[in-house]
Amino acid sequence: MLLQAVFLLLLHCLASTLGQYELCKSLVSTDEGSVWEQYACQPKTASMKDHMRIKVDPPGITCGNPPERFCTLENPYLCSDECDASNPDLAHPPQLMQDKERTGLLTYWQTVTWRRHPEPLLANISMSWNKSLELSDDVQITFEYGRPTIMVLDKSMDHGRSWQPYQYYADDCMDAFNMPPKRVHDLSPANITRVICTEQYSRWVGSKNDKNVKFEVRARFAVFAGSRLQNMDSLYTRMESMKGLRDFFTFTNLRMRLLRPALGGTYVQRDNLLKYFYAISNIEVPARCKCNLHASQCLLLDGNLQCQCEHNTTGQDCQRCRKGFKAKSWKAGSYLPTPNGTPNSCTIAGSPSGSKVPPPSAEELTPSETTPEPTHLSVPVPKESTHHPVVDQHNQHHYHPVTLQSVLTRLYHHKSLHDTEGKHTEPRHSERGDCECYGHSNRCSYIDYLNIVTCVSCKHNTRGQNCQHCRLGYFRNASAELDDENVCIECNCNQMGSVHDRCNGTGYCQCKDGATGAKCDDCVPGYYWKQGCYSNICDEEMLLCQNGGTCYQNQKCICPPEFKGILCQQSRCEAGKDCNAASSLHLSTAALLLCTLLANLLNTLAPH
Ligand SMILES: *[C@@H]1O[C@H](CO)[C@@H](O)[C@H](O)[C@H]1NC(C)=O
Ligand SMILES: *[C@@H]1O[C@H](CO)[C@@H](O)[C@H](O)[C@H]1NC(C)=O
Ligand SMILES: *[C@@H]1O[C@H](CO)[C@@H](O)[C@H](O)[C@H]1NC(C)=O
Ligand SMILES: *[C@@H]1O[C@H](CO)[C@@H](O)[C@H](O)[C@H]1NC(C)=O
Ligand SMILES: *[C@@H]1O[C@H](CO)[C@@H](O)[C@H](O)[C@H]1NC(C)=O
Ligand SMILES: *[C@@H]1O[C@H](CO)[C@@H](O)[C@H](O)[C@H]1NC(C)=O
Ligand SMILES: [Ca+2]
Repeated sequence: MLLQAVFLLLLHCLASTLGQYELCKSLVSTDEGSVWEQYACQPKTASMKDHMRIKVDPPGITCGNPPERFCTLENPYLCSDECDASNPDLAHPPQLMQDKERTGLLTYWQTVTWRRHPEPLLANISMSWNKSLELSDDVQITFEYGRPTIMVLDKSMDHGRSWQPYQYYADDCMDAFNMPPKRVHDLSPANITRVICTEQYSRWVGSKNDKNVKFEVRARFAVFAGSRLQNMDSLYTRMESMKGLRDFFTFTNLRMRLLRPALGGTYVQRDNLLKYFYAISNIEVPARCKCNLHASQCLLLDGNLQCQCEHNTTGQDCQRCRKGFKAKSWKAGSYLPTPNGTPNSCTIAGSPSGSKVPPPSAEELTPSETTPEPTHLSVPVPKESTHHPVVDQHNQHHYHPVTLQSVLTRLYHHKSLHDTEGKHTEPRHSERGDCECYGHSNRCSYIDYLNIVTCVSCKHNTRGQNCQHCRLGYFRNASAELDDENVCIECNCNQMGSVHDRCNGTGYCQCKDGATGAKCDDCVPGYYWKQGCYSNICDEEMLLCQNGGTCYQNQKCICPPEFKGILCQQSRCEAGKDCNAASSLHLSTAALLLCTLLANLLNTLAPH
């Protein structure tokens, strides 16, 4: 008993002191016994160079076949090095960019030299993982014998089907790419995902001084999380609220296009082309598996990385609900509210929560009176019923509220209808096209009062006489036929940011003040996201925190101990008062201590 209690406490301890989002669930004691509490979770960051598949192009770019001599930039008369693919000691194959180097032994991939000058010396290095990953620190490429004077880093998010530039590198950005040179710290929070050209990693700085070319992830994180990444909550909040931010760090493939080698700080010397080539000793890609906040583990299975999905999700990226757990549509977990986020678990179909099963409600059969109908599927109503404009869904305003009740009464009391009218009143299967439901239902009902046939229990989130409309909260999938199961797409309006869960014909939700974006999951400038958009309390421009205070997520100023007030504008130290700042115990240190104690206790108690 005691052991168990201590263990539980320890688990809880771990949950609160582990890095954020590292646990998907933990046992929590309640009055009803222990229950699992679910959290948003993500795998730890790892060195993804260990799992990358690397390919170099064009074929024959790797040196050594035939064997070749090369010189160094610093001393062009030093041409004693040799590359020979057939000799393991002198070969420089691509895998040397990702090997683990024993200390002191530098291993690198090397290309042929620029013998063919002025024809450009081009090489592509493609790295693939067959898994969506999210960068968690700087990508760092180590060049021996000088860094390229022109190169491009590309990324793909769809396994190499499409590519986009990630960053341009040149010793002269204007000259090479017609782009002004930038650095990451020229970027503001609003344009942090901009693709820039940088000159920082392409200039000649003398032989071995700086061999690295970086793609700066840390500096981009720091824009939100502070220079020492001390405020990760702020970053995670941005990840949720700022469009494209998470995607910016997401990739399945990377590609380096090497366009011109190091030149030694001068022009190409045509009499000694053997000193121009590319050589890479290491490529560091710190990243984590993208599991949509549904997994804390990512394992290598059959040579492929695979999220170990929790929350009843499945798929390589936990991007689907498990079979039988589709009561609600799938959702990624959310970093918010910090610190534990929201798991957005998939739930078992048929469970009372989130059930969306027919029978159709009055709302499904009738257009909403209050909102303009945005979800028309523009399809003509079958000829037979067009004579009856009273139920033509396109002329819904003719619909008389009194008839509604009678229609419903008749629809669901077929028997009495049958008794009194003696007509086709039972739900029936399609007959000569007068029960046309585009495959979303195979039941129709004849409403003699209106003299029409109408589909009953339209599935796939459709509604209408012929199941030709989308239910409220769904919109028409423009690329799907009317009889496609996927014809209606959930609006997925952000609950906090939107007025209601309905959207217009292209999926745009109606946003509350301050919110913006198709799903209202973004804030307009001057607003910050905290389960909805709120106008900034402080910022870096107009609403500056005073007296050395720092603006915390635009929500409040964190004031130095001597100051208070919304913008730290007020001194605490009125004349004659004690002005010593109270020192607060560092909470996480205390918690960690407690955990260590508990862990030790558990160790002592555990049977050996
Ligand atoms: C590198 O990749 C780009 C984009 O696919 C392609 O246009 C180019 O020809 C490739 N270069 C080499 C040297 O293979
Ligand atoms: C990529 O990963 C998926 C899922 O793990 C696997 O089914 C597929 O075979 C892999 N493809 C390659 C080329 O390894
Ligand atoms: C980013 O935005 C800041 C201010 O909003 C601006 O000064 C800077 O030039 C922008 N950077 C780029 C690359 O557009
Ligand atoms: C997954 O489904 C099972 C069965 O309904 C349920 O017991 C469990 O709590 C679910 N897990 C999560 C994380 O919702
Ligand atoms: C739209 O319909 C197409 C064709 O059936 C389908 O592939 C696609 O997944 C649908 N889009 C959505 C968001 O459901
Ligand atoms: C939906 O709303 C968006 C934004 O207001 C607008 O651009 C779009 O044209 C609208 N679509 C329809 C079908 O009304
Ligand atoms: Ca190496």
